[in-house]
Amino acid sequence: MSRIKGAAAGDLFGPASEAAAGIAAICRGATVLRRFVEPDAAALLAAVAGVERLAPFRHMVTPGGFRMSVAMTNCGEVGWVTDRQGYRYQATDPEAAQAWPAMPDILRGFAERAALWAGFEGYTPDSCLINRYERPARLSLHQDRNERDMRQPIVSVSLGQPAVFLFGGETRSDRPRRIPLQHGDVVVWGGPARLAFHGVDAPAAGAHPLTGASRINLTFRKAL
Ligand code: MD6
Ligand code: FE
Repeated sequence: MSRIKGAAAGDLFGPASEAAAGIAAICRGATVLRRFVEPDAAALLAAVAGVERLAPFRHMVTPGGFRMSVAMTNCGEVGWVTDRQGYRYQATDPEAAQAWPAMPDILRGFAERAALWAGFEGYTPDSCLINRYERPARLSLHQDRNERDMRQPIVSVSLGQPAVFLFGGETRSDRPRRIPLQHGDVVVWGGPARLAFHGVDAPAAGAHPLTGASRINLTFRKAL
């Protein structure tokens, strides 16, 4: 099977360093690109630091009143937020009462190329949620359903400390599979997997040379 509709197997779509990344199916609609961003991880993290200066990480509150253990910020036209009123995308950072920082080109470029490698043509993310996990922070099972067009995939980049991704089915009670994610791995998630329940365990103990004890995750969405 070719990666891109209309392309012959073996056709190359990215620089040689990306072609070297291992590609594996998690299930129909979900693909992991192993170490896809690793050569450029320091540049991606520098871009994240630039976003953080304008829109610091914060612990948001769920509609049920619980403080999330994962610290979050956003860049792009809109950002994902939660508070007592609910989950939604909005154009302004509620802490700063101003627009979210623009999505750095280096982030957008990797998201678009990863989507293409996974077989999704014409993907143009307008939002990037940046998650920071420090033990014991974790994300419990959920579906991503605040985006308008469920035909658009999500691209998820893992940096720093490894963590186990929990990947279930379309109902909360489906027993999730456990997928270890390493620094530089990218998961592209769409099509028949788009509404799968998923979560993330706390990152491994220890420290990564680029992020210390943290795991940083970037999830790109076409939200609007
Ligand atoms: C994380 N990711 O990996 C959290 N959602 O830290 C997500 O919740 C997620 O990775 C949808 C698609 C891919 C993801
Ligand atoms: Fe999610």
